Amino acid sequence: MSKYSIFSLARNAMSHHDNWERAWRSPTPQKSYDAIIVGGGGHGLATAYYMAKEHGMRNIAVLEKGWIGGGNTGRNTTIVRSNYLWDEAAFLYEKSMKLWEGLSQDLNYNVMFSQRGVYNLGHTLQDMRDIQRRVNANRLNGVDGEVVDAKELAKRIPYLNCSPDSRYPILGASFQARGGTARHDAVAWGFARGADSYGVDIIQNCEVTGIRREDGAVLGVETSQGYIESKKVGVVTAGSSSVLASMAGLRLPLESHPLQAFVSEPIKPVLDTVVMSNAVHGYISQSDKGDLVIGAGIDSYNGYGQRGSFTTIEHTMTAIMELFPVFSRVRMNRQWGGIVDTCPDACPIISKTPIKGLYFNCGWGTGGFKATPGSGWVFAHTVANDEPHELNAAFALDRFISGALIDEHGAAGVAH
Ligand code: FAD
Ligand code: PYC
Repeated sequence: MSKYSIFSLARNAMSHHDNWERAWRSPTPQKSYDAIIVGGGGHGLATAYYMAKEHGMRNIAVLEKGWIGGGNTGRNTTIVRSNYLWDEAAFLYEKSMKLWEGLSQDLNYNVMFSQRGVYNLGHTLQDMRDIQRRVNANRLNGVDGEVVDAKELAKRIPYLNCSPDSRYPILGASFQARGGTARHDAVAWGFARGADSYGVDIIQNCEVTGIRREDGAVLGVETSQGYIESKKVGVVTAGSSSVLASMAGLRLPLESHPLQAFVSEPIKPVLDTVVMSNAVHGYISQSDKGDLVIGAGIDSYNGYGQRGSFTTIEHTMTAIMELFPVFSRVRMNRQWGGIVDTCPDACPIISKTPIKGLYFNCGWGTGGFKATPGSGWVFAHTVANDEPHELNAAFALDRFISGALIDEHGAAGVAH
């Protein structure tokens, strides 16, 4: 650290934040923009950032009904990996992984991307066959992966219960060394700051309440801060995507479900990687602060309440106890829910729509945080050029008509 930054750190620490520069402006909306992005989560902000940076667009607004990152971006458990089975998904998530690998430098903002590795456990022979198949497919696609047996796992993760006498014995795992975690809200802030520096207007507390159309084309959006014109509107609203679609008279193949997350009291460093299990249905990592960060499956009912049920809480804790009995006396500090938009094939929709100038990026369900930079990258291309990028062409809405689904239920993580 240079002398200058030590002094400025000390000065800022003593200043009670006086005279701190805002990381992004708080503009009043203009009457009209070249493009509007609805939703100020990581994906919406990344989209605006890459539209400005890669496609030279400047007159863009991001409209967020609450505060940026207040949706699933700020509520997720931050697992990043790219070990998806099918080519289309593997290429998309791997593009994202490559962007993650240079993101802090690109944004000049520390998103705390930590490649501590991700294990996906297998508990049955069929799990292990699926793991082997997925790792083979990953390697053929240039995605790193390794199959690890139970003996090796016990060495690498000392507190993991690898006893053959456990209820669901662990037989092995896939391991992606380049996977890991990132700091969720820093991702939103970094993209917001980056987009703002190109002149993008980020407008918070601005709810979109209607989508105005004429002759099959978008004209603009009604908002809680008035009508705003634009011939291009990209919607990136995760769990609220069906609500936005219905404003344009569209019906998307999505269901909205609560997904819960849990963090414990901080404890000393005990877990330096990410462990996920589809079969016992839970996953866990440890944050840099020391909290255990835990999650499991969606609450099975549809809803928009960012809470979740006690049944799922109990189920999640049972799964974690099965994997790590040593954590039985750790106290849980906090719990919350986000609303995830699940798609029938566990893959996103990144697509033009039958309405000219209206685009949707949704359906990321339980697994879109890892895709934040890649999703923004391809959606920026789609909105700017009115054509999909080659990496998202397969994720268009018409796959639900043609039947060309990309079934990623096996690799979608524990929760989808
Ligand atoms: P969001 O961050 O939800 O942003 C959408 C924004 O749209 C919100 O800020 C919302 O306020 C805004 N909005 C909605 N309606 C309107 C409107 N009418 N007008 C204006 N704005 C509107 N993924 C992983 O890859 N790894 C994980 O470990 C992981 N864990 C998860 C754990 C939990 C508990 C949850 C809930 C999700 C998890 N996910 C994970 C999924 C991941 O969080 C999401 O897929 C991803 O963050 C979606 O980003 P987004 O920007 O599309 O959505
Ligand atoms: O997609 O890897 C994932 C994930 C982990 C937790 C929730 N989703």
